[in-house]
Amino acid sequence: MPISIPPAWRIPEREVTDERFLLSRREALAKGAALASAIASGAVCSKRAFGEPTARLYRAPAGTYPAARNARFEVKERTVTPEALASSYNNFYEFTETKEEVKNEIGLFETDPWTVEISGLCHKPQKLSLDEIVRSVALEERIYRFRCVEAWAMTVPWTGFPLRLLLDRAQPFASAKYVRFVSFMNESWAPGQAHAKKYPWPYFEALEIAEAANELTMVVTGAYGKDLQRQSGAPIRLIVPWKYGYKSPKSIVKIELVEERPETFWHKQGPGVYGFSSNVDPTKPHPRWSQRSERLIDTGERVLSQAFNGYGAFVAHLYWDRDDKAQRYF
Ligand SMILES: Nc1nc2c(c(=O)[nH]1)N[C@H]1C(S)=C(S)[C@@H](COP(=O)(O)O)O[C@H]1N2
Ligand SMILES: [Mo]
Repeated sequence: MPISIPPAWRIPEREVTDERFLLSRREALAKGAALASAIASGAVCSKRAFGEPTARLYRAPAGTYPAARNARFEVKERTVTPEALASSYNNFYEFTETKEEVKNEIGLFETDPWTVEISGLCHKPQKLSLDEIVRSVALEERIYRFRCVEAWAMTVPWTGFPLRLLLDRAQPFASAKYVRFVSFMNESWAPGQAHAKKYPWPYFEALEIAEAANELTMVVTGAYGKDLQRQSGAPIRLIVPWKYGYKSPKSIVKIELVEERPETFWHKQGPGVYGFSSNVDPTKPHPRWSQRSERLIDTGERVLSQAFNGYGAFVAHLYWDRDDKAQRYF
């Protein structure tokens, strides 16, 4: 059956706008002017866009993929989003704020060698190479719904393992109440880090420790039965399927156990609109996007959104003690 992908020009403007909450007209004009002068000076035709075959990329040992599918995590009511679409419509502001361009801006991004540091309040702080991580766990494939706060959604077969396994390895102290994640920082790879200075790079996110230990919370090293592509957050990212997409940091280098609730990247940009919890809640609109429904990026179909993105059976108990409904979600 042919897959229908609506051309970009048929998507209403309000849906193609991005995560940015406030971009003033002045700022937009300045950006346009900067781009025009860059084109005039030839700077846009950099090696980033063209010759890029030398970047070193992490590859899991032969035979790692595809991993066995865990049938407990299947999505019955939706079809899997074609890989070509999931890897060409990305939010990865380290590279660019234009989703369709991320795949063209990653050419210099090197994912090998890669080390993840686990530190903070734990008995066994450690540094692990990607290979040590991949070889020490049984990878599995899970199909999850994925929901961005911009009200688009996809369905992806991720390969990885529960974050819980890494936490157990580190043996957190009882005083560790939150888990903090930090993405890579390298201006020579990432044009957004070099030029979009209004953002507080590197990207940082956090979860409550019980959220981090929930069986749904997945460390992901692959998708679609192979190594994760760079635009999707290679070589290692998080997937937290009951929360808006920005709670799933990409290309992680550090996992830290802390006592106080940490600041997070989008919460810092707009604390009133990007809550710390950010559990999917169709009843609470963001100022720019009603959250009542979402657009499936492959078919263009609009479907009603679900509390906790449909994962309430796994996670609603985490929030039973919150005083009111708003606290369960925001
Ligand atoms: N490091 C980093 N992680 C990130 C982001 C980002 O810009 N940088 N964007 C987030 C947002 S807003 C979304 S919707 C998802 C997008 O993941 P995808 O490109 O694989 O769809 O990644 C999240 N993780
Ligand atoms: Mo997002």
